[in-house]
Amino acid sequence: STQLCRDDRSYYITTPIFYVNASPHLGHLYSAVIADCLHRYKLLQGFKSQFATGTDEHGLKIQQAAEAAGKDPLTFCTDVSERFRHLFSSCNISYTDYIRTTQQRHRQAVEHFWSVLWNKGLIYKGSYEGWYSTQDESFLTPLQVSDALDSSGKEIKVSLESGHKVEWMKEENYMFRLSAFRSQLLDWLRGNPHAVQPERFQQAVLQLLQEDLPDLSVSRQRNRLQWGIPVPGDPEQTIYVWLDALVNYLTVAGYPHEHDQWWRVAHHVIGKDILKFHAVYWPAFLLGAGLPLPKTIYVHSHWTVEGKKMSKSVGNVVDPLECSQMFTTDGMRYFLLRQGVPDSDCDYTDNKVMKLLNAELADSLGGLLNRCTAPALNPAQVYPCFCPQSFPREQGGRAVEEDYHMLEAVKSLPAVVEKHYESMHMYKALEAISACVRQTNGFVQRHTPWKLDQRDSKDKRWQDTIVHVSLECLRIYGTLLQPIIPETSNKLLSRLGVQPEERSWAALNFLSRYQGLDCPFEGRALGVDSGVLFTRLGTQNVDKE
Ligand code: ME8
Repeated sequence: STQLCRDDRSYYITTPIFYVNASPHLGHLYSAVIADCLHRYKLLQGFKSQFATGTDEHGLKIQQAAEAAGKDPLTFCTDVSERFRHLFSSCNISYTDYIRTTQQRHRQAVEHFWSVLWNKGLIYKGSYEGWYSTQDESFLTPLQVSDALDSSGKEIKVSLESGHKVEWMKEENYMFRLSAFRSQLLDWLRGNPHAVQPERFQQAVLQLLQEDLPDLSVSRQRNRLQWGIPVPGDPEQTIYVWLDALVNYLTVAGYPHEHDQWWRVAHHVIGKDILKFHAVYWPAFLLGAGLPLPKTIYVHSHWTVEGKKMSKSVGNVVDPLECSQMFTTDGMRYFLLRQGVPDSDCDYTDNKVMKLLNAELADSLGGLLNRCTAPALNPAQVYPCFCPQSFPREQGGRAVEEDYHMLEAVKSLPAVVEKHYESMHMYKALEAISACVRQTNGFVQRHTPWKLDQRDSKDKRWQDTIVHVSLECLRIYGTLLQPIIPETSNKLLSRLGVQPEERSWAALNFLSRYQGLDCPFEGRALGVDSGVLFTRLGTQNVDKE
């Protein structure tokens, strides 16, 4: 049906909305870069894609941060929200919607969502007594709490998972019947083994569901929390910030108005710290409200510095704007996605960034482009004609076994990359691309086309073949890398003379694109030379401080 058809080609990807209690750091940029990569990839595949990010501005934590800064909460939120937006824009994060939970459209969505749950009898007035972590804005059971000492040696209780301090609270408030959803949640996960990715996080959620699943407090007394959305019909209570925050994904989709087109194809990127909220509370709320569940929850691990999770409270944050000034925006994007392994934490150092970028972008990829476009080898500045007859072994061609391996690898590369992008394993996609780039460099190196005699017609034909094949490899790499390093890919493809409308997934067509009738005998013109593809970084880049 046309309905199916439309939905098939729609895609909606989100990042968490970030708390505005502190400035953005590298971890926030990481989530945004992953989501941006998925968004750009889907666009290249011909999808209509919507990509949302933004800021989470309500709750006790923000209220306290604004107080500490001596600012009125909205002014405070606006300032920090703008810092996130600025970071994302300067890093080419191509979001299509930037949501702030203080916006009117969001308030309307939350009020509506609350009323739906209320009308279905899923929210009741009760009294909550238990542990609360303001830093995590999270309720914890006794088993999730342990003893610790604070900096002054005082005995305190902390969350086992985050290490943040918890306090005992006792209040009248509204409760959500979370306990009623355990079996539906289990069914959902069992029926959708890829709902939470990577696999180990799906297992972690199943584990969570084995434990006690008590009803959830979804409001706070107004005298404790003013900075939030009041409970509809009861201004003495403020809606719990996580219920408020999660609904942002619906707000962007258009809820409570027409939201089906986007909501049916929603995918969330999150850090592992907020897995419980996204894979237990959120689906339970949605089931309660009778709405479809997200298609995928992509979970990534954390960036650490000297083994410690990067966070404001530890004071070890890496400033992503400073990094992208040192290493370029594309450089940081490439590093984060090449080194970031979703399944496990990764340690950040400037030195690692420099080494990786020099090896893979400057030397390997940039070097390959230089070789194939050097005027000595390619005086006409063209994609020369491809002579397939230079390749078949049986006709005494000069190609060797490894060349055929390289061709096979590049031919199957788009499918490999596609598979890894789809499962958020960008590092595996980049590993595969990087291996192919090495193979192509090996191919050129092996045949030393610059040594061939251009006046000898056989030699000339073989040389043209080598150059054509290498340029074709570069075109494939440039196309596949667009979601990761958009500026560098654009530079590469422009240098190859690949027009904007020839850069989609459907246009890949390795080795067949520029041969045959479309290809005049003189070859197809390259684009203008706009300089080095990726400038080598030296110690001067990191020694600025
Ligand atoms: O939790 N490494 O906001 P938040 C990698 N407002 N990613 C990291 C990271 C690190 N060291 N630190 C943070 C909230 N992140 C809520 C979310 S969503 C409805 C509400 C990333 O500002 C990662 O995506 O604490 C993590 O989940 C998120 O920032 C937490 O951001």
